[in-house]
Amino acid sequence: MIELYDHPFSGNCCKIRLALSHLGVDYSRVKVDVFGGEQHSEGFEPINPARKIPVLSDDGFVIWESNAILFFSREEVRP
Ligand SMILES: N[C@@H](CCC(=O)N[C@@H](CS)C(=O)NCC(=O)O)C(=O)O
Repeated sequence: MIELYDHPFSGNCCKIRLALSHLGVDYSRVKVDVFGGEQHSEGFEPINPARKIPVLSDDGFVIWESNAILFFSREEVRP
């Protein structure tokens, strides 16, 4: 199961959604209230210690930094 931690107004998240859609990858979105500071909560720290979105979780494998996520999402790289 693939989850994208994102926010609708984030350009870095938008590019991940565009890529996943282009690649036909099934995923669900987890909205992080960045305007309310949810990325600084204790619950978010283990997801991304850098406290930023986007973050992609693929069956427990967690990756952040939008360009790294784009690289990981390519068909030839994904397990
Ligand atoms: N270099 C990072 C930048 C990530 C980034 O700045 N994300 C913003 C949303 S677009 C964020 O999480 N901002 C919340 C904060 O900085 O507290 C990437 O490309 O993923």
